[in-house]
Amino acid sequence: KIMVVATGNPGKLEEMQVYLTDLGWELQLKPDSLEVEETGETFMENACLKASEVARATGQWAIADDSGLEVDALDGAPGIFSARYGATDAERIERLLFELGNELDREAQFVCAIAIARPDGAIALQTEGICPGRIIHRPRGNNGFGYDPIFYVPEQRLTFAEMSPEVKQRISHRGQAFAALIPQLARLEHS
Ligand code: ITT
Repeated sequence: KIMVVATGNPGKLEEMQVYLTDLGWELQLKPDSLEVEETGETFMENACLKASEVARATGQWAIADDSGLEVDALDGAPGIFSARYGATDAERIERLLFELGNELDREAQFVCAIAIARPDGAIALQTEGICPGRIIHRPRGNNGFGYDPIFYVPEQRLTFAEMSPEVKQRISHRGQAFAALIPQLARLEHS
């Protein structure tokens, strides 16, 4: 049982591998040359596009994650454009903090859509997870990736980048999406 992980983002890959390792699937990396254009209008559309296209191209089961940060005061931006908001993580963070300025409403949420496609490209499973938090004024912490240093979770009193990987994985948008996915995947395998 082989599943191709349809991501080119090393931070995501590391987290996805943690959730998937105990499932008995042998994970394979998507070839670098295989890049899927994200033309969808929602996280789920893009997750399905990536999973489907990588499954068809490789003839294997494929799993894709499409995710991003929605900031209330920016009408949900950067949203599905989170990866395209700047050239590097540092630039994306700088732009987000600039756009938000001294805005008092700093509420935001991370969203993660996961899709699994069969070898013929048909979507077999889709789940979504959400994690609410707040955008702080200055980056804090060195763990994780992406917008983690400016995403503060009040319940933990920590940013994602200040949490241990285990804590982030338990509460994050990706953690929620995988928590929903794993029993469904087990059921699918037995059907
Ligand atoms: P793939 O499409 O190859 O998987 P990508 O980085 O382009 O990689 P997305 O289009 O889904 O993936 O963009 C997601 C962006 O949202 C990602 O680049 C980060 O900037 C941000 N992001 C998603 N999950 C995150 C997390 O857990 N922590 C911090 N930032 C995250």
